[in-house]
Amino acid sequence: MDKYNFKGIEQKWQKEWEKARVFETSDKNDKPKYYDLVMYPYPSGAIHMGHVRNYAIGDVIARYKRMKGFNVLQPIGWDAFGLPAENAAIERKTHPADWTDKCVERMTSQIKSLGISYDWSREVNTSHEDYYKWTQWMFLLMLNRGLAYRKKGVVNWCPKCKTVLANEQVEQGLCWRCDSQVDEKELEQWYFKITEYADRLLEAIDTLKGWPENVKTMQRNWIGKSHGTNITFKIEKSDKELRIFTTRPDTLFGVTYMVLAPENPLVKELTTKAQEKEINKFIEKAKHETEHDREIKLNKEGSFTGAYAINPANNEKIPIWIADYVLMEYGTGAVMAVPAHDQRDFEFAKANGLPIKVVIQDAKTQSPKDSKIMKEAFVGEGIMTNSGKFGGMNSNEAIKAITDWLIEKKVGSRETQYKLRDWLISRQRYWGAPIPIIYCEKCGAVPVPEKDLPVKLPKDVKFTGKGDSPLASSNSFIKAKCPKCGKEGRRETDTMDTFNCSSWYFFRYTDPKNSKEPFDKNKAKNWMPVDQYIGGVEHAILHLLYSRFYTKVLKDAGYSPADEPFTNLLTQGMVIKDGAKMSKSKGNVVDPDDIIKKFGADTARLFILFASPPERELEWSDKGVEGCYRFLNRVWRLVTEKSQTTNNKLQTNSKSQSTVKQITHKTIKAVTEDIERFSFNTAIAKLMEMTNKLYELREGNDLQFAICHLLLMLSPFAPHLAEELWHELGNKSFIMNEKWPSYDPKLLKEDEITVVVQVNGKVRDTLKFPTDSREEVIKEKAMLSEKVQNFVKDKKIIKTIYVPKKIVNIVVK
Ligand code: ANZ
Ligand code: ZN
Repeated sequence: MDKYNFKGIEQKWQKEWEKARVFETSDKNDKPKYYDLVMYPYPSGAIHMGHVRNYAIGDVIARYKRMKGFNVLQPIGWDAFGLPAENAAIERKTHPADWTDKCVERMTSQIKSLGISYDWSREVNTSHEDYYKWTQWMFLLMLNRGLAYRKKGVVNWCPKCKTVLANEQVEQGLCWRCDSQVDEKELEQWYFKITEYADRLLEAIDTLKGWPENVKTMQRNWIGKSHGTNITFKIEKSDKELRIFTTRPDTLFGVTYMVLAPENPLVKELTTKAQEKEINKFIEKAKHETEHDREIKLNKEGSFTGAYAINPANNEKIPIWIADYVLMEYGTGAVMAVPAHDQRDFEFAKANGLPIKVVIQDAKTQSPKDSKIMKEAFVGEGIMTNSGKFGGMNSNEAIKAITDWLIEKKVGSRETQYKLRDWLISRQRYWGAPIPIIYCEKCGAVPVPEKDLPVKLPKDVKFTGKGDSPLASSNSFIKAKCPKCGKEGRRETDTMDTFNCSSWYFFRYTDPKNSKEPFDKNKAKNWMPVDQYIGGVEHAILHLLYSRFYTKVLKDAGYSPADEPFTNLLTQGMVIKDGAKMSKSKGNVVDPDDIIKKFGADTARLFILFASPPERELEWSDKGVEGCYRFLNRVWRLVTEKSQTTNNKLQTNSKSQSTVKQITHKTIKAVTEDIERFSFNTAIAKLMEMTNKLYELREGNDLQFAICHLLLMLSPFAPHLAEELWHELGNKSFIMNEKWPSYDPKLLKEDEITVVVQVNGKVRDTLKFPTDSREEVIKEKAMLSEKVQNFVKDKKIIKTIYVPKKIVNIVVK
């Protein structure tokens, strides 16, 4: 027999599978459905090992579930809009569409060379008109449901390139292209009201039993619901008021200063003449920092406005500052600062010489006592002090009591705050779905009627990287008649954030060719929700949250049967090499093409699944790859050299309980259980073990039986090799259409030993133990046996003798 010619085998079966269209999924049959989905790729140019890992995991699940009798949908497509294509267009003077198509072509052939069982007939490409028409339709749906609106928003603006920048294009406050200081600029932009769904998005997290805890925590924190109190402070010598949001009203008597966000409109009104210069200087500086910079800044900088507020609890006069650690976008854009009990306030007070006043003490130690020697804020619960009539009360109770008191005095109210903001969906870019709106002088912002969708991207566009949205440079695009009154209007030149494309693509897969609707409700009902979603943890927040939001809106509109899109989520770990994430800049990238060329797709898949459990990091190892390659060669030789007959012996006719049969049944049990819990590495280890044992044992008929089962179990991991050998054994059907093997529990028994328990040499009991039980355990259980106890109870135990796996003899006097 020839040696293992992976190249020929892999190409041959990929062709055969395609010809027989075995991976194409029918919408309905009598099998239960299973929707297995990997996060669709961005067509960046070539696939990397992270993709291979993602797809290998998805494919094991798909192939396994098919064999378990499910009607499996495993689609693939392209998240094809986005910035890199536009940048490539600027750099290489091509059109983003041409560049994207090239990338898609190359990556398609790479993915196909891996032999992943995708239903390519359902391929979607979000940059194609037949797709983005429906992304625009989603915009109209949001608009119709009162979930889309326009308001002024702040964007990053590079004064030199004269363009808006995405957050990712601002590196430490500088434009990524020309290194100029980035400014903030106000533009009219479109928003989706995701905040209207904040509570539903939050509450439903508890129902996501199949999601990793860390992802759920990140989503909860992102939504960031907190219960607190709004408190109104009067301002000295002014009829203005200052409202703040706090989660700690119990600290009200400890407020020693107030802080406004630099952008808070009150700043202008409150700042005294004497302080104006200082304040303006500070504001100018803060403008150049992103929210993130501001949040992580350790050195708390601020500036005094010259104005004072009055604490409604004790009428104390407190200075009002501005500082960059207070965000305009949260609460009221103002805080009451309690340096003794809030660490940020503590640091700020220390840095700026502001007083610190203790109002809560630890019940046991009565500390902190002296604010002067405090090293950090005391943030825990405790006993109230220096707090008027609330002194002596537990601080947790004081939260409620002080709030009630403030409400009574009409200077406070209970309040719930969310960190979640509405979703800004406008992008001043070309390579996205144009927002389907026409502005008319008379009628305002008028939606493009559904029958006129898609609003197509024009071709006559220059990609210079300068100026406003590239769409604004296309006259043919801008000019449009108002759908309402017919007068000349102007098209919206912004496109939709590409996260919109990926928020509903899993619906489109259920009905990818539909030209009348985004998808047919019944088809969605047939397939949704996705049973298993697999992707990188970097999407833990935005993509998954937006997809959940879209699904809820589609549910409310009667389109989605499901309230949540993804029942189970697996977040795969990163692929690293020499301790660092594979990346071009580190020069530690292993190209999947090279591995496939040298060892074949089956080895690549096997190694990736064997090297580490899916959620963990995977350290690349050339030795590990070679090991997997050797294993597949071993399987090859085992089957081609040692199988004496060429008829399929799935059902052995020998009634004997041969070792080979026992090994087979044991392995079936173990591998099945491992795959069910996605422990692919241990499943593969067991297949390796089985192969080794079969090498040593050569028992006629049963060997044939064992080999067939080995191939069935290997087929989700190394499908080409398994298919080839399966046919080599005389089978005519595709291996993926076979049933997943089941095991006979009766044949697992070799795992048990029977131990006879004697007392002074007389048999008193027999006990069963797992084969690998330790001596102490066996002795202890023997002693505890009721039958044995009858003979040893009142006696003195001299010694206990153990004959391994056979006898325990207890000697008594
Ligand atoms: C006084 C206080 C005393 C606070 C104390 C905390 C501890 P979460 O839980 O995240 O909602 N805060 C309110 N608005 C803010 C803004 N726009 N920018 C920055 N910080 C802001 O946090 C609520 C707390 O964050 C509020 O409670 C407020 O500080 C601060 F011992 O008020 B606290
Ligand atoms: Zn009009």
